[in-house]
Amino acid sequence: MLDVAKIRADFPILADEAYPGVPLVYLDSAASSQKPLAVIEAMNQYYRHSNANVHRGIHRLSEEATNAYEGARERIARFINAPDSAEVIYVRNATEAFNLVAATWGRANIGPGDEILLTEMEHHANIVPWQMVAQEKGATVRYVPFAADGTLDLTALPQLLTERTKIFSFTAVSNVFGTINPVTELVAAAKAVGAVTMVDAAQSVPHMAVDVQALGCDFLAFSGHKMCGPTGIGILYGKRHLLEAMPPYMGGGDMIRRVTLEGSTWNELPWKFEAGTPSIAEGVGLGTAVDYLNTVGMNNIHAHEQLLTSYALEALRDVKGLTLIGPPATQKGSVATFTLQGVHPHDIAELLDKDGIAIRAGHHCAMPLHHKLRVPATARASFYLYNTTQEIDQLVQSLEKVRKVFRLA
Ligand code: C6P
Repeated sequence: MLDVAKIRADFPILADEAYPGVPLVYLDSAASSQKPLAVIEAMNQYYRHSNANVHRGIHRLSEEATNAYEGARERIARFINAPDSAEVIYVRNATEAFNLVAATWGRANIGPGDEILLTEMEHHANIVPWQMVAQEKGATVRYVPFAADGTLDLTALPQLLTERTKIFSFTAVSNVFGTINPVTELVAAAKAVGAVTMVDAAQSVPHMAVDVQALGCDFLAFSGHKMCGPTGIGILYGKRHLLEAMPPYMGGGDMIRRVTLEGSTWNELPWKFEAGTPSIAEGVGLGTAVDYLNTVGMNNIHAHEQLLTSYALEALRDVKGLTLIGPPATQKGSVATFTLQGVHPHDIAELLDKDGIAIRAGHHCAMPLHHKLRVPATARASFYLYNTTQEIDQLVQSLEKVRKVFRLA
């Protein structure tokens, strides 16, 4: 059991009011989480006392900055149980990780007639970069369908996953349905046909223990800002032999071994993929976020979120005209996505905001998913380690107010 009151005290923003006299109820962590004081302070301390460029200087500050930045990488690698921190590439966010793999591994390995397999529940970050490389190379993108309950229809997998499939890239947890997909099983199925695998862990790494060796995936992507860390930093994990064989993504400083007027050679991993001065303070911040999550315990966080999600789904069921989207609480991460008959999700979010409640409304960067559901948008409340059942009660009360404003019977 988490001591949520103690955890809340770690997050300064949660003590703020949304509007004068209206406390903040933050139910939008799937979009971006709040940051604990430890992370804010680590970045503050870095800028106050250790700021310099990394990997370049011989002076004390540069060494200190390099140690802080590279030390964070080591801890992030341990957090996902990567065998080697050289397989942990700093990127800006999960989106950049997909673009990097599609543009480098994809361009080098995908050709005419090849297939890229995704699922219908992917975030645009795991669709668009593959469509771009498919178009360039004359390859085809195929999709594993989802069933009415928001789980993947795996009966379709044997027809879709074939020797033509070069890569199977799929989300571990859907940001709309919340569905927790059977990652190990999907990776094994892809391996059986010789396909490479990439896991979108943007909604799993912040919420549950993730072990890349146990999953067996080739690539895995996530963002720092959804896991108590800062914006501007994310991770691409990749198996060494694949990363070694890939051409670099961007060219410039830090990613080279030698440059002559005739040509260049590349630095070793992970720096081959990290051109230019990186997001140093953000790397330090993400390292501290990982320390913070470890202290609370990922299993404790997951258990707390499961309680919140089942509580929320139960409570929301009583709101007349509300339709929940996605599987039951036991099969999903910490989101409650819904529509309310007769009210556009944007109007719901706007009215909830007047009560200080922050949720997300829209297509959540998953337009194909919404298209298949035949709804333009949904409303989504999402929960993290600092949320409480009282906040969910407030959400439900506020939704009842929305029904009154719209004079729903
Ligand atoms: N989803 C949401 O509100 P970036 O923007 O690169 O940090 O993360 C992209 C991304 C990739 N995959 C999944 C499953 C995601 O949920 C996200 C981000 C946010 O659902 C913002 S659109």
